[in-house]
Amino acid sequence: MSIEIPHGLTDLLQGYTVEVLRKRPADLVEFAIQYFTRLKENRERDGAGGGLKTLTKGVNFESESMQTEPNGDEEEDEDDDDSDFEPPVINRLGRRVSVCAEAFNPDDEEEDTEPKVVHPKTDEQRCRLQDACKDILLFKNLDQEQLSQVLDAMFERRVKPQEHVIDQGDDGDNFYVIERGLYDIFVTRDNQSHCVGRYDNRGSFGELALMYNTPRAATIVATTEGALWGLDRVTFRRIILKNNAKKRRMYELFIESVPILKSLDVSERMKIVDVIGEKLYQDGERIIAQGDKADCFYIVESGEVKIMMKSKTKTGQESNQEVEIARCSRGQYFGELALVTNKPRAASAYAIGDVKCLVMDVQAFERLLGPCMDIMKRNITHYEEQLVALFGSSMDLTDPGN
Ligand code: 1OR
Ligand code: 1OR
Repeated sequence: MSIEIPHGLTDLLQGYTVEVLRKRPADLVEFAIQYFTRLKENRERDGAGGGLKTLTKGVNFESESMQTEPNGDEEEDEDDDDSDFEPPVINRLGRRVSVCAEAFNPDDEEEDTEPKVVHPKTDEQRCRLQDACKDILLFKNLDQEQLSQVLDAMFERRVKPQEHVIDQGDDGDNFYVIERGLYDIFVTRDNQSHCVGRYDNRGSFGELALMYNTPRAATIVATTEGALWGLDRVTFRRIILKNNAKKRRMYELFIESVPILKSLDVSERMKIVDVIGEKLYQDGERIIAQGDKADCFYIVESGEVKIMMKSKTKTGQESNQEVEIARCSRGQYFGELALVTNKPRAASAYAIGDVKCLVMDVQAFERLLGPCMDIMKRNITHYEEQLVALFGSSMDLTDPGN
């Protein structure tokens, strides 16, 4: 297989490398963000024809396998050229990954004049689609107009058992929302394929390659018959990336202040912002129900959340009486325990007053919060101590065998 090196890539990386060797920064990623931001600013100051634009001219990452293709107008292509350029780094798996900086120009609020992708749907299809999309975190911050453009552009795809929906290493064509079916997630490392998780009749996948212009990071295989809704790459980038730029501005300061995320660097925190969704709850609303299967992690953005646990009788039976065991306020997290232990929710969570939470799905939790795991696990051992103090016995919070 011959690999074509995009024009300008060598010069661009050489420039960065020379600066690193000259300045010897402590944090290479942080320095890269500053370096490329400066480069982009210089380019903008010097007019769109110069600098980075010239260096990356001619790069076209749009997949040829797209199903519906309204031709992007010049403006859209320019956005893409900017955002398409990312310094590749090698991760643990020895593969190209994005550093973070999605240089989509957030201030570019120009009217879109290009044709929109529309896949006509029956009322019945539209109902199923709306139902499948109602909990999709990436869609949570979209306004009405953006959401309806996304729904218009989505198309139905039926899959059979053992069908590969996505293959690791491929270019990204579509983002997928699950209507139904089970899908295994495989990651190949050192030539060995590992099943690292599963989607069970809900959720979405395939956003990473589209967001960061990276090869597909995992293989997704249907293990049952399934139904998916696809969203083409062009529409995804036009709407979701624009919205992500807005999200980064909105949550940057708050995310910086969240204690559990302190061990992450800026680019890692921004990747969290890219995949989180904001959910609102009214006073008294149940956010988590004890005993439920878990697939999300929560950070309180505003308001207070009450954690309640069903107490146990002397004979060890669960009573219906709930006892308040903790409260979480702005910047604190909850819902990690079931994800870490792979067990049902250990307690319920209720909104006190109006509550806003930032929510992350379990796959993003596992992918992005590895560096915070030690602290979370340490805190979980504190739960166990509290549990013994409160109820006189441990409820085996962490033993997955129970
Ligand atoms: P994509 O466009 O790269 C594969 O195509 C998709 O699999 C990816 O977007 C995610 O939506 C989804 N690491 C990377 N991608 C994952 C992972 C994952 N899980 C689901 N996807 N990890 C597993 C976390 C449970 C980390 C493995 C080291
Ligand atoms: P989860 O996924 O099990 C309920 O869903 C969440 O409540 C749980 O994750 C924790 O994030 C949160 N024991 C168990 N869960 C707790 C506790 C807790 N506090 C908060 N949660 N204890 C309180 C310790 C101050 C010990 C029980 C008395």
